[in-house]
Amino acid sequence: MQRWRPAYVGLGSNLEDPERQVLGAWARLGALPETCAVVRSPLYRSRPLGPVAQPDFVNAVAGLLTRLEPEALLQALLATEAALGRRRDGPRWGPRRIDLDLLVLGREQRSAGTLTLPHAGIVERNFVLYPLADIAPDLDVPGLGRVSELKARLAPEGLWRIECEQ
Ligand code: PH2
Ligand code: MG
Ligand code: MG
Repeated sequence: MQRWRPAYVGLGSNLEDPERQVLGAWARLGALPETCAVVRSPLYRSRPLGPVAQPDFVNAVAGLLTRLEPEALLQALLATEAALGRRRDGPRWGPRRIDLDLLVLGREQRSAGTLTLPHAGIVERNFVLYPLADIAPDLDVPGLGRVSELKARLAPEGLWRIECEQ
């Protein structure tokens, strides 16, 4: 039996009540097989990154423990997106009801095939690094470095925490 390993998943939505979509996705992560949803970051509102004019996003990061292999977890995340009504007929980087991105799984490092680990966008996306730093500041992202240090290089431009504000 595969051992339990920590995994981090980025959640994003900018269509059809994004906060509800992200919270609904978080609830479903807790029901994945061989997986335990341990912690969720606060929700953030973020300006859309990318070439397509579209509404602001709600983003968060979830921390899981899983026995799934990376490919199986990826398939489970894609199935969860589909169950939440995600459609894949829009433009690349266009608006979406729910997006679940596998960011990190244990010490896995791979770039072949359909899955790159750690996720290639982590270092340049404040809407990933800020919520990740809320729940795992000391995490050493394989090949990239410590989350708190990666976060310190990125301004929180166009990013607003909408929970746990003080
Ligand atoms: N996801 C994208 C493209 N642009 N912008 C924000 N703010 N948040 C996202 O999650 C996001 C994005 C593609 O997955
Ligand atoms: Mg994404
Ligand atoms: Mg995605």
